[in-house]
Amino acid sequence: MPDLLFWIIAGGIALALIVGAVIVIASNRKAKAVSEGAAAAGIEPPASRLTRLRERLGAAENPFARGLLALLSADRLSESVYEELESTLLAADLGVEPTAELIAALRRHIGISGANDPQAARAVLRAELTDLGQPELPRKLHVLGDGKPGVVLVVGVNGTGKTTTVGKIARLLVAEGNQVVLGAADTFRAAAADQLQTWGERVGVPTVRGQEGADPASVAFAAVERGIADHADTVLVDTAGRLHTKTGLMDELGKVKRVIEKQAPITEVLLVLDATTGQNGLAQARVFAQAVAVTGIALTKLDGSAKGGIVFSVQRELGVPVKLIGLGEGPDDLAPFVVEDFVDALLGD
Ligand SMILES: Nc1nc2c(ncn2[C@@H]2O[C@H](COP(=O)(O)OP(=O)(O)O)[C@@H](O)[C@H]2O)c(=O)[nH]1
Ligand SMILES: [Mg+2]
Repeated sequence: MPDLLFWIIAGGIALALIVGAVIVIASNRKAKAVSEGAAAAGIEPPASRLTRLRERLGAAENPFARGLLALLSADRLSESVYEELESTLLAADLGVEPTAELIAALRRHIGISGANDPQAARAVLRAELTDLGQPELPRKLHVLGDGKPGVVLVVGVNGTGKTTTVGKIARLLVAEGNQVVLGAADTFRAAAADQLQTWGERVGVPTVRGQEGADPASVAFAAVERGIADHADTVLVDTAGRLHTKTGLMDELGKVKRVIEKQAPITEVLLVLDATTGQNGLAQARVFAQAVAVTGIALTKLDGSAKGGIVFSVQRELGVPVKLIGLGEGPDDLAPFVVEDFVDALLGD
């Protein structure tokens, strides 16, 4: 009898080991397949995107970072250095209140001695900017649905970078092994649908489009219908951003939203905002946020923008997290917004 017990236990352990090994091998294979898929498609992995984020946001290329660096390299933190920093932060559209808070914190921590200790100044800036960035906000982009495709509705003023951002997101999703359908609900100009389709063709995903001047809602409907039929993981719907009148915008986006939701819930409403437009862009964002319930912000053109402070102020203004940042016109110039990485890149270490 003890013999039998021994063999039962030994057999059980062996079976558990085999099952474990199979699971490990299978998951490695999947991870490898996904990363190989991304590599084959020539899509850049997140790690090297981070390196470029540092380059694009660093003082050499970014006026906002240059202003911060000027403070760090001053010999003495005289009144004029504080004043200069204040105007830099205001010009960067950090916002009046956050700027005052940040300057007060610097004075409190390092202002007394007058001598500039760049390490201490950098530490205070890092802590204060990180705090302003609200690192606790949830930033996951909701691209997957429950049993049906996830639907991402992309809205924003014309020229902010909606179509480009949809293309960049499609690349990321395909690289992660997802099946994607694009919906060209910007039917105002045929060129807009062509532009989206080009992005789609490059990563091998279909684009659903309509005639020029067709009802945007009908195209959005058809795109989601196609996504469901294809068992796609995600449908990305690009829209037109004509800011004709507020009621016009509300009617149009409201209709697009209702029509989509007849088939599948919208998992993310992404507002695309151009970082170079500063306060003006912020005013536009407010109008869109009133027209449709925005769940995330993609802030584009942060490369070279002197208005990088808008990352912090837009979240405060709208109460919606920045989820993605655009760092250039290239297909992989899009990064998830991580407050700590962003602040590190600005402060240059
Ligand atoms: N420098 C820079 N240019 C961008 C970025 N995102 C988009 N653009 C450019 O902005 C212009 C308008 O983009 P588009 O996607 O057509 O905007 P849409 O009208 O909102 O769809 C194009 O020339 C894009 O290449 C970015 O992050 N950085
Ligand atoms: Mg467009």
